[in-house]
Amino acid sequence: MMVPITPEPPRHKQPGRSMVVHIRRGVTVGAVALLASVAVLQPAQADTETFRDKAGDTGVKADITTVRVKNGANRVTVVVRPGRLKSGDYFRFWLDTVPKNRGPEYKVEVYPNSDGFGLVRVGSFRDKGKLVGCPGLRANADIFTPDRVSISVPRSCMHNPGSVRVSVRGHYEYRGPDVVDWAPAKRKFFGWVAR
Ligand SMILES: [Ca+2]
Ligand SMILES: [Ca+2]
Repeated sequence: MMVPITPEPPRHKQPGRSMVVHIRRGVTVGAVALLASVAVLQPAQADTETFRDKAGDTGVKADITTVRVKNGANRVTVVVRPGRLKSGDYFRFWLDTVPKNRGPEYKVEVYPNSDGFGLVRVGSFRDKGKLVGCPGLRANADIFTPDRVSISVPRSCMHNPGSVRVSVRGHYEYRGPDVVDWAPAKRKFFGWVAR
């Protein structure tokens, strides 16, 4: 089945510090495009860090290698290099926004070329959690640009956190057992990214 094509915003900020997200409506299917057309002013003081997950740890192409976290003035953006991206794969992003509480506070689950994602308030990694209204939430996972998967969460949806840290679980559909790659490791976070 054909699915909508949803290109991601330019990976690298332009010197002008403005980022424009374009929408291209793809073919058929009732699925709504993941990204709304929007221009976001990139604050100069945004703190961005790129973390590495071990490459080759899955033994197959499905393999998270980097996770870039941008703790911006208006949004927290996470961009993953997933190794591959196919229909049937999915990604869970956990965000830790309250250092005092060890676990994550939020989760976003992203399926390729689907608008079935939302911001979920959780008490732990295992918590199913509760959906939080967040109209500005964006996610991008496009099987036609399989080199990255990303989420962009307005700070306002998460009580305007200070430092944040993330954990990502890639779930890849394979014949036989599916492949799972946790970044950086099972129920572990990368380092804090200051705001
Ligand atoms: Ca990996
Ligand atoms: Ca926490």
